[in-house]
Amino acid sequence: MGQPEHRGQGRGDGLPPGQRLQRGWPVTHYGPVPRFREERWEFRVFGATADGDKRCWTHEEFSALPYRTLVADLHCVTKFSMLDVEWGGVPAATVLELAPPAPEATHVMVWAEYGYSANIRLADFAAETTLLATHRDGELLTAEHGFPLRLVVPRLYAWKGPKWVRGVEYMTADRRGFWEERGYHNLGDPWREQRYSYQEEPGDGPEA
Ligand SMILES: Nc1nc2c(c(=O)[nH]1)N[C@H]1C(S)=C(S)[C@@H](COP(=O)(O)O)O[C@H]1N2
Ligand SMILES: [Mo]
Repeated sequence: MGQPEHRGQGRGDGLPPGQRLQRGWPVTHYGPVPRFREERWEFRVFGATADGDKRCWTHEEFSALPYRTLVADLHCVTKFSMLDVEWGGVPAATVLELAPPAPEATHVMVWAEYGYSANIRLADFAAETTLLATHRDGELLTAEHGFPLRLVVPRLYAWKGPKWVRGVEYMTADRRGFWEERGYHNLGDPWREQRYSYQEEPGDGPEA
Protein backbone atom coordinates (compact mmCIF):
# COMPACT_ATOMS: atom_id res chain seq x y z
CA MET A 1 0.00 0.00 0.00
CA GLY A 2 3.01 2.32 0.36
CA GLN A 3 3.36 5.23 2.73
CA PRO A 4 0.26 7.17 3.75
CA GLU A 5 0.01 10.30 1.67
CA HIS A 6 -1.67 12.45 4.24
CA ARG A 7 -1.38 13.12 7.89
CA GLY A 8 -4.82 13.94 9.24
CA GLN A 9 -5.82 16.74 11.48
CA GLY A 10 -3.03 18.08 12.55
CA ARG A 11 -2.85 21.02 15.08
CA GLY A 12 0.33 19.88 16.71
CA ASP A 13 -1.87 16.86 17.33
CA GLY A 14 -2.26 15.37 20.76
CA LEU A 15 -5.68 15.02 22.31
CA PRO A 16 -8.46 17.59 21.97
CA PRO A 17 -9.74 19.00 25.28
CA GLY A 18 -11.64 16.55 27.48
CA GLN A 19 -10.57 13.45 25.49
CA ARG A 20 -8.63 10.43 26.76
CA LEU A 21 -6.62 7.88 24.84
CA GLN A 22 -8.27 4.59 23.96
CA ARG A 23 -6.33 1.40 23.24
CA GLY A 24 -7.73 -1.15 20.83
CA TRP A 25 -10.65 -0.36 18.61
CA PRO A 26 -14.06 -0.32 20.28
CA VAL A 27 -17.26 -0.57 18.25
CA THR A 28 -19.59 2.39 18.77
CA HIS A 29 -22.87 2.91 16.97
CA TYR A 30 -26.62 3.09 17.32
CA GLY A 31 -28.73 0.17 16.05
CA PRO A 32 -27.88 -3.11 14.33
CA VAL A 33 -25.00 -3.87 11.95
CA PRO A 34 -26.42 -4.05 8.43
CA ARG A 35 -25.71 -7.04 6.21
CA PHE A 36 -23.98 -6.17 2.96
CA ARG A 37 -25.72 -7.41 -0.18
CA GLU A 38 -23.65 -6.45 -3.17
CA GLU A 39 -26.47 -6.69 -5.69
CA ARG A 40 -28.56 -4.21 -3.73
CA TRP A 41 -25.76 -1.84 -2.81
CA GLU A 42 -25.17 1.41 -4.62
CA PHE A 43 -23.50 4.67 -3.70
CA ARG A 44 -25.67 7.60 -4.71
CA VAL A 45 -24.99 11.31 -5.07
CA PHE A 46 -28.12 13.43 -5.32
CA GLY A 47 -29.69 16.74 -4.34
CA ALA A 48 -28.16 19.98 -5.60
CA THR A 49 -25.81 18.55 -8.23
CA ALA A 50 -24.32 20.83 -10.90
CA ASP A 51 -26.30 19.22 -13.74
CA GLY A 52 -29.39 18.37 -11.67
CA ASP A 53 -28.86 14.62 -12.25
CA LYS A 54 -28.25 11.87 -9.72
CA ARG A 55 -25.13 9.77 -9.92
CA CYS A 56 -24.88 6.11 -8.89
CA TRP A 57 -21.97 3.71 -8.48
CA THR A 58 -22.25 -0.02 -8.02
CA HIS A 59 -19.91 -1.59 -5.47
CA GLU A 60 -17.63 -2.76 -8.28
CA GLU A 61 -17.53 0.72 -9.83
CA PHE A 62 -16.92 2.44 -6.53
CA SER A 63 -14.14 0.00 -5.64
CA ALA A 64 -12.37 0.91 -8.89
CA LEU A 65 -12.05 4.61 -7.97
CA PRO A 66 -8.57 5.89 -7.09
CA TYR A 67 -7.40 4.61 -3.70
CA ARG A 68 -5.56 6.77 -1.19
CA THR A 69 -4.41 6.30 2.37
CA LEU A 70 -4.63 8.68 5.29
CA VAL A 71 -3.40 8.58 8.86
CA ALA A 72 -5.78 10.35 11.19
CA ASP A 73 -7.05 10.51 14.74
CA LEU A 74 -10.60 9.54 15.72
CA HIS A 75 -12.39 11.44 18.47
CA CYS A 76 -15.63 10.07 19.88
CA VAL A 77 -17.84 12.58 21.64
CA THR A 78 -18.16 10.12 24.55
CA LYS A 79 -14.56 11.20 25.26
CA PHE A 80 -12.28 8.51 23.93
CA SER A 81 -9.82 9.12 21.10
CA MET A 82 -7.69 6.84 18.97
CA LEU A 83 -4.52 8.28 17.48
CA ASP A 84 -2.85 7.44 14.18
CA VAL A 85 -5.46 5.24 12.54
CA GLU A 86 -4.50 4.33 8.98
CA TRP A 87 -7.46 4.46 6.62
CA GLY A 88 -7.64 3.65 2.91
CA GLY A 89 -10.32 4.56 0.43
CA VAL A 90 -11.60 7.18 -1.96
CA PRO A 91 -11.10 10.87 -1.17
CA ALA A 92 -14.40 12.72 -0.82
CA ALA A 93 -12.83 15.27 -3.19
CA THR A 94 -12.85 12.61 -5.93
CA VAL A 95 -16.61 12.22 -5.54
CA LEU A 96 -16.99 16.00 -5.70
CA GLU A 97 -15.00 16.02 -8.95
CA LEU A 98 -16.91 13.17 -10.55
CA ALA A 99 -20.34 14.41 -9.43
CA PRO A 100 -19.92 18.14 -8.85
CA PRO A 101 -22.34 20.06 -6.65
CA ALA A 102 -24.23 23.12 -7.88
CA PRO A 103 -22.55 26.44 -7.05
CA GLU A 104 -25.31 27.11 -4.48
CA ALA A 105 -24.49 23.96 -2.46
CA THR A 106 -23.17 24.79 1.01
CA HIS A 107 -23.61 21.55 2.99
CA VAL A 108 -23.90 17.82 2.50
CA MET A 109 -25.98 15.20 4.25
CA VAL A 110 -24.14 11.89 4.34
CA TRP A 111 -26.63 9.03 4.37
CA ALA A 112 -26.03 5.53 5.71
CA GLU A 113 -28.02 2.31 6.09
CA TYR A 114 -31.17 2.48 8.23
CA GLY A 115 -31.47 6.23 7.69
CA TYR A 116 -28.48 7.28 9.81
CA SER A 117 -27.26 10.64 8.59
CA ALA A 118 -24.77 13.38 9.42
CA ASN A 119 -24.68 16.93 8.10
CA ILE A 120 -21.33 18.44 7.21
CA ARG A 121 -20.32 21.75 5.72
CA LEU A 122 -19.29 21.35 2.10
CA ALA A 123 -15.86 22.76 2.97
CA ASP A 124 -15.32 19.99 5.56
CA PHE A 125 -16.50 17.32 3.13
CA ALA A 126 -14.14 18.72 0.46
CA ALA A 127 -11.11 18.79 2.79
CA GLU A 128 -8.19 16.72 1.55
CA THR A 129 -8.29 14.65 4.75
CA THR A 130 -11.92 13.58 4.23
CA LEU A 131 -12.03 10.00 3.00
CA LEU A 132 -14.70 7.50 2.03
CA ALA A 133 -12.89 4.63 3.67
CA THR A 134 -13.00 1.02 2.58
CA HIS A 135 -9.89 -0.16 4.48
CA ARG A 136 -8.08 0.17 7.76
CA ASP A 137 -4.39 -0.84 8.05
CA GLY A 138 -4.59 -2.16 4.50
CA GLU A 139 -7.41 -4.59 5.30
CA LEU A 140 -11.03 -4.31 4.27
CA LEU A 141 -13.20 -2.86 7.03
CA THR A 142 -15.05 -5.37 9.13
CA ALA A 143 -18.85 -5.32 9.18
CA GLU A 144 -19.10 -3.68 12.61
CA HIS A 145 -16.65 -0.96 11.62
CA GLY A 146 -18.63 0.01 8.53
CA PHE A 147 -17.94 -2.40 5.66
CA PRO A 148 -18.15 -1.70 2.78
CA LEU A 149 -17.85 2.07 3.21
CA ARG A 150 -17.58 4.64 5.96
CA LEU A 151 -16.83 8.32 6.01
CA VAL A 152 -13.77 9.62 7.86
CA VAL A 153 -13.68 13.33 8.71
CA PRO A 154 -10.68 13.68 11.02
CA ARG A 155 -11.37 17.33 11.85
CA LEU A 156 -14.81 16.52 13.36
CA TYR A 157 -16.12 14.22 16.10
CA ALA A 158 -16.56 10.69 14.83
CA TRP A 159 -20.37 10.73 14.78
CA LYS A 160 -19.94 12.99 11.70
CA GLY A 161 -18.45 9.94 9.96
CA PRO A 162 -21.23 7.48 9.20
CA LYS A 163 -20.41 3.80 8.89
CA TRP A 164 -22.25 1.88 6.12
CA VAL A 165 -22.49 4.96 3.92
CA ARG A 166 -24.82 4.76 0.96
CA GLY A 167 -24.98 8.26 -0.39
CA VAL A 168 -24.36 11.95 -0.25
CA GLU A 169 -26.98 14.65 -0.66
CA TYR A 170 -25.81 18.09 -1.72
CA MET A 171 -27.77 20.79 0.09
CA THR A 172 -28.24 24.52 -0.49
CA ALA A 173 -29.02 25.08 3.20
CA ASP A 174 -27.98 23.35 6.40
CA ARG A 175 -30.19 20.68 7.97
CA ARG A 176 -29.53 18.55 11.06
CA GLY A 177 -28.59 14.90 10.74
CA PHE A 178 -29.35 11.99 13.07
CA TRP A 179 -27.34 12.95 16.19
CA GLU A 180 -27.55 16.67 15.47
CA GLU A 181 -31.33 16.35 15.86
CA ARG A 182 -30.82 14.50 19.15
CA GLY A 183 -28.88 17.04 21.13
CA TYR A 184 -25.42 16.93 19.61
CA HIS A 185 -23.68 20.01 18.29
CA ASN A 186 -24.41 20.96 14.69
CA LEU A 187 -20.73 21.51 13.85
CA GLY A 188 -18.88 19.05 16.13
CA ASP A 189 -15.33 20.43 16.15
CA PRO A 190 -13.46 18.49 18.88
CA TRP A 191 -10.79 21.21 19.20
CA ARG A 192 -13.54 23.63 20.21
CA GLU A 193 -15.27 20.96 22.28
CA GLN A 194 -18.49 21.43 20.34
CA ARG A 195 -20.26 18.42 21.88
CA TYR A 196 -23.87 19.42 22.55
CA SER A 197 -26.44 21.57 20.81
CA TYR A 198 -26.93 23.77 23.90
CA GLN A 199 -23.38 25.04 23.28
CA GLU A 200 -24.29 26.32 19.83
CA GLU A 201 -23.86 29.98 19.11
CA PRO A 202 -25.93 31.97 16.62
CA GLY A 203 -24.94 30.88 13.12
CA ASP A 204 -23.64 27.45 14.19
CA GLY A 205 -26.85 25.68 13.22
CA PRO A 206 -29.67 25.88 10.64
CA GLU A 207 -32.26 28.62 11.09
CA ALA A 208 -34.84 27.37 13.58
N1 LIG B 1 -24.16 4.41 10.63
C1 LIG B 1 -23.59 4.83 11.78
N2 LIG B 1 -22.34 5.32 11.73
C2 LIG B 1 -21.73 5.75 12.86
C3 LIG B 1 -22.40 5.72 14.09
C4 LIG B 1 -23.73 5.21 14.13
O1 LIG B 1 -24.41 5.17 15.18
N3 LIG B 1 -24.28 4.76 12.95
N4 LIG B 1 -21.75 6.15 15.25
C5 LIG B 1 -20.62 7.06 15.07
C6 LIG B 1 -19.83 7.20 16.28
S1 LIG B 1 -20.57 8.04 17.55
C7 LIG B 1 -18.53 6.78 16.38
S2 LIG B 1 -17.58 7.12 17.75
C8 LIG B 1 -17.90 5.98 15.30
C9 LIG B 1 -17.31 4.71 15.86
O2 LIG B 1 -16.64 3.97 14.88
P1 LIG B 1 -16.08 2.54 15.26
O3 LIG B 1 -17.23 1.70 15.76
O4 LIG B 1 -15.49 1.99 14.01
O5 LIG B 1 -15.04 2.74 16.33
O6 LIG B 1 -18.83 5.64 14.28
C10 LIG B 1 -19.70 6.68 13.90
N5 LIG B 1 -20.48 6.25 12.77
MO1 LIG C 1 -18.97 8.48 19.01
